[in-house]
Amino acid sequence: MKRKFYTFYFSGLLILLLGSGCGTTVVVTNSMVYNFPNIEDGYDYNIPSIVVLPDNNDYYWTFFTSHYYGFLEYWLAFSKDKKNWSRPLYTGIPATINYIYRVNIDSTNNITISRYFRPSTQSTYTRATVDSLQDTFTVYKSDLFYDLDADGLTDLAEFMLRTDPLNNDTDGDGKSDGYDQNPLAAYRQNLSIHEQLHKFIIESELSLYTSDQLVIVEQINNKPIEYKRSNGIILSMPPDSCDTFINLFGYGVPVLTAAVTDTLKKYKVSFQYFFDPDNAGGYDALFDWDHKFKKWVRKKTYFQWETGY
Ligand SMILES: [Ca+2]
Ligand SMILES: [Ca+2]
Ligand SMILES: [Ca+2]
Repeated sequence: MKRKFYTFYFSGLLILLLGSGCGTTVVVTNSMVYNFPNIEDGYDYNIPSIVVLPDNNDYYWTFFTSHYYGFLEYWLAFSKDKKNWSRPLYTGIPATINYIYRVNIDSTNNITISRYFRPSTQSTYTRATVDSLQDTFTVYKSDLFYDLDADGLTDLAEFMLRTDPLNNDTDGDGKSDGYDQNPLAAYRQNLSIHEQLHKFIIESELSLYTSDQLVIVEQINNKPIEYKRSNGIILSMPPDSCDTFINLFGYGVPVLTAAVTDTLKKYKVSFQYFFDPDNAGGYDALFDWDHKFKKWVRKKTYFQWETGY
């Protein structure tokens, strides 16, 4: 099935206009988008240094964008020599492709990113705050580093990921929040047959995604499930938390659901992915467990739909 999930390549044309003494003006293009293949590695980051600004302490700061925590947002890194960069620092500041932003490091080393120009047409849904009245975001350098529970996720990141900023292991599975691909779901043994099929469906779908953008999976029976995925974070949330997340942040993070019900002899799956009202889809299908080969087999797909095409 075709997927419209965000995939970015370093091929877009970058336009950079130098501001006159009050910062640098930047057009966010695809070439600024960088996703983090393995954030816990620590050093081996291929940080893009497309937009670099010096501060008053002889450090350089680079600005780029990523979907790694779900929405397209600004991330920063700093360097002494413009070659070796710090680990990526999350700002929580939303960005939109083709918008023009002014970035500025002021004399007190606050970093300000303000929307400078909005194109007349913008077809894609973006994080709700982008479309609010707020045009200017200031992040204090110290905020980029605050990690009260020392779990590898800053407080800014924990706000977005819905993990507990005062608990270094929100789901209690022994993996710190910053090093847990499923920070809201501990491993559970003895999944019910419905949960096993649900997990199989979700993991099959996740394997189709080329992006490592954060994905939300809606729980069945209000119980978290840990999923496997090659890269990117998965948040297991009960349905009401999914709604809360969308109400708070708006559209743009994929939400996957896979409901399982019994039929006479087989199991019926209703799978759905939802990005925004123009980018959603799913299918209903019957599955059966093949006892001989010990795997799920799709017997029939009888309803398939997609919006936005
Ligand atoms: Ca933390
Ligand atoms: Ca935490
Ligand atoms: Ca954990």
